[in-house]
Amino acid sequence: KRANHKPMFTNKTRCIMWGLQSRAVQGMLDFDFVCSRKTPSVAAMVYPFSGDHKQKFYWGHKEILIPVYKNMSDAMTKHNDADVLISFASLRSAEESTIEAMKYEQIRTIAIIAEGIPESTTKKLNKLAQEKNISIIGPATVGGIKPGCFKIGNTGGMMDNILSSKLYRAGSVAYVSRSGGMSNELNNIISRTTNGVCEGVAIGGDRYPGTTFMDHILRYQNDMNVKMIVVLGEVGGTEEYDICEAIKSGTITKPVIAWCIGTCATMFTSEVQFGHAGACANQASETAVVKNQALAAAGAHVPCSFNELNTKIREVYNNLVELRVVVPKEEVPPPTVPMDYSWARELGLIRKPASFMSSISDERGQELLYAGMPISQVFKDDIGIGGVLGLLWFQKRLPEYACKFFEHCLMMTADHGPAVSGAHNTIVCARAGKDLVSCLTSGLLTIGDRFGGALDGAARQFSAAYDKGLLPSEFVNEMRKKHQLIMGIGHRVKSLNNPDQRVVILKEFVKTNFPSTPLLDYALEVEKVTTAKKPNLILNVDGFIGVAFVDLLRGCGCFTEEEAREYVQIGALNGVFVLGRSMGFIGHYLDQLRLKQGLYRHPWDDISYVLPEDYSS
Ligand code: Q5B
Repeated sequence: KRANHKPMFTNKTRCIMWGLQSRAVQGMLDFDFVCSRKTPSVAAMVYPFSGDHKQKFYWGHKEILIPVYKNMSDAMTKHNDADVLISFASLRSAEESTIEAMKYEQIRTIAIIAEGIPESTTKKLNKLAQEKNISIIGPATVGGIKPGCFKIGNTGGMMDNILSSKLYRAGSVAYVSRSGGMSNELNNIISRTTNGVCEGVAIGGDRYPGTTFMDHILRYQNDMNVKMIVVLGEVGGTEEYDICEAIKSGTITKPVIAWCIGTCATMFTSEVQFGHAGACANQASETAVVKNQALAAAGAHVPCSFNELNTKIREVYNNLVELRVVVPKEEVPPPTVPMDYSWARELGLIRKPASFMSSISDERGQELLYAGMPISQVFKDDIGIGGVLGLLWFQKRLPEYACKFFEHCLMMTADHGPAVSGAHNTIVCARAGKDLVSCLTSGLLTIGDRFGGALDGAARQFSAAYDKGLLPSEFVNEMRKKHQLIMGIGHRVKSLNNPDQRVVILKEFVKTNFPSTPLLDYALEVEKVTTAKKPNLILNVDGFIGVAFVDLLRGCGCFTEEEAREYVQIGALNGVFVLGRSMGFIGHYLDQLRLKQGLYRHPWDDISYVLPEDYSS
């Protein structure tokens, strides 16, 4: 049988929480710790959408594990000392989970946090709870708190609030309010004007709360540790008249300080609905003004306004101290609860060198930023792929022709048939049954000096020669003497006789749009020298993009000389080929799968087996 004559909460009370509310659990455990509880008040969590597992929390400095169960029955069986259910179920699932919880004899109190539960559902739950002698706190509440013993979920706020309102140890004042937010204000007021809160419950803002003001006031009346009671009512409902009757009949003998908020409602000419579902006066007797008058007439201590509530509470408390009904105790400092790293950081109390630095994008705010530009702006200004590349690679909003140049390069390098090294690798890999990423990377790994990765090399070699003032022929001779190939010169299939149309198109674009092209002009002179030797020693697509890119970096006005040099040095330019050709490699991968091509094996007749001599004889 449920034993509801017991106090609702003690320093041994344990609960089961419905829902994965890690912050609320940690808040409760920190509260437990600062109250010097021996055991964590949260025994377990129930979450039907995950399997059974454990979650890690702090208990002071230590880490502890709190189990999470898929089924409520397992949580109840394994933690039969828990007599409170804190339900963070949504307004849709609160009914089902509350009804299920009520089936377990161990449960004596259920706190329902969800707002917006239909009144018919609440009435049904309240009836069931009454039959089973269960106290429901809520719905639409933050819960309640018993300093030194137990707190429901997020009640009392963060640790600095709990410490400043001395909620880690019991005082002599119990309160009941409707509003969870205002209960925090009461914690604050009571801690400043008296020896502190003994217990406080926010019954919730709905029209039909599970437990009423009177349910809690009667508990407070019977609790010898409670010496005075604070009631914070509000406009709407008639519950405050029950308090009046109880004071008049002598059922309540402890001093009651009461105030109904919402007195300003009478200043409006029409009916006013405040934030809570129940905060609306349907008749004169439900207005805050009339209820305050009735409470005062019944013998409650009613201030002139909410602003005077603290004074009234202090007066009554001081009187109780004078009468020695309350004997204030010496303050014992609570144990220190380590502050959460994130909170301490937010307060600016600590600093830590970051392990990573990043300067290109930021996803933490409301909107994703590319180099400081909100993603909505990226689309609004229609900066295109080239613009995005400018932001993410160079952190600059580059001129339109530069963005268009990038886009042209990406389009030009997107593919050059299945025979080139990278596409070949991708195809072989796809035919071996590998996944997209493996096939793509297999293709990308072939990109280097010989294939597709000569852009930076070309940029470096040509600009060094140009900057040194070498004549094109001197440059070619110097490279030959050093037995070095000129990066960006030469092609396996393209030549003077079979010009590369990609280069032709790019040349036209660059010549039309770039402010000046000194390095490209120089490279074209070099090409004249090399093609005079062999017609395939053309300025190839890598070489063209490499030198044109240098002209862009040096001439667009967005980069310093040092920046222009650094980008070539760190190998940014090859990125254009890598990015562009990724499109083609992915295409080849998809193509092979679409064509249902089986495992590739290279034919023997296409391999020259040139083994060393046979030593077997
Ligand atoms: N010779 C590209 O060679 C290739 C010379 C040279 C001076 C040179 C070669 C090379 C530099 C790297 C480069 C990017 C390997 C190429 C690309 C993307 C692609 C690919 C596609 C796509 C071709 C014959 C004679 C020899 C050599 C001399 C050759 N290159 N001299 N500087 N750069 N270039 N890579 O045809 O006297 O006979 O011994 O490494 O820019 O990858 O489509 O295929 O979009 O996918 O095999 O366009 O040029 O020529 O090595 O037989 O040489 O020319 O010294 O002279 P080849 P080799 P000699 S674009």
